[in-house]
Amino acid sequence: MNLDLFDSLEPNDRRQQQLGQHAFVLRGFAISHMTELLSALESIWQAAPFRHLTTPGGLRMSVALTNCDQLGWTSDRNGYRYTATDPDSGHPWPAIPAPLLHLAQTAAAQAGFDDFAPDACLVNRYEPGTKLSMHQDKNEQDFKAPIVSVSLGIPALFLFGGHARTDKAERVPLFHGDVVVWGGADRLRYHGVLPLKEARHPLLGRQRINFTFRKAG
Ligand code: MD3
Ligand code: FE
Repeated sequence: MNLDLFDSLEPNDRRQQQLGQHAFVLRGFAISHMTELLSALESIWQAAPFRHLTTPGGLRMSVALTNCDQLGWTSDRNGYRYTATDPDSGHPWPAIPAPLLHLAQTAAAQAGFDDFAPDACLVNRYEPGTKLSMHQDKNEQDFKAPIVSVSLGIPALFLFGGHARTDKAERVPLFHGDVVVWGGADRLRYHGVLPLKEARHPLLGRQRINFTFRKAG
């Protein structure tokens, strides 16, 4: 496996990298908001704890997840879908903390997507060894809105594929504070995350947190 790029990039590199026609990595974009982000994260998991869901095929996902905002992504033996309430508690998902919404909107605008109005915020938690298989995000009603993702904690190698599952994927390292925005022609591209390497982050320990903001409804 060639990890040269992964090893040679600095964690808080501030370059803006274009991955596709409408896909951008904003290096370190979330760093200046970190205190608010970490307290938002804590308030979310205290109200709606991380859990490992089962796929429709009966497999336990290695990523643990929770949600905030109006709609939360969930999976069980019956399929993938968005729900207004947490199936574990029966309560609405926690409201989206204002600093999180603000970050998602300013990142989208920076990448050329004005007036982004997300209604769903998925929070994924990875530990060393956790992976996310190649997939498309297509449970949303509206593919015109972009998707914004914020990475915290230990680094990951993100796989950015094409429009067919078998298209060759580019490997993009994502570090603490990086924000990625995908929309337009790149909205339905296959993507995934390679198994995380063993590492420890000073603020988050042995974990990577990814917030994914979407317009789902
Ligand atoms: C690329 N999460 O939860 S960010 C997911 O790091 C998911 O946890 C990843 O993929 C993570 O579904 C990656 C989100 C992402 C979303 C949509 C995309 C990446 C995308 C659409 C096209 C290309
Ligand atoms: Fe995805």
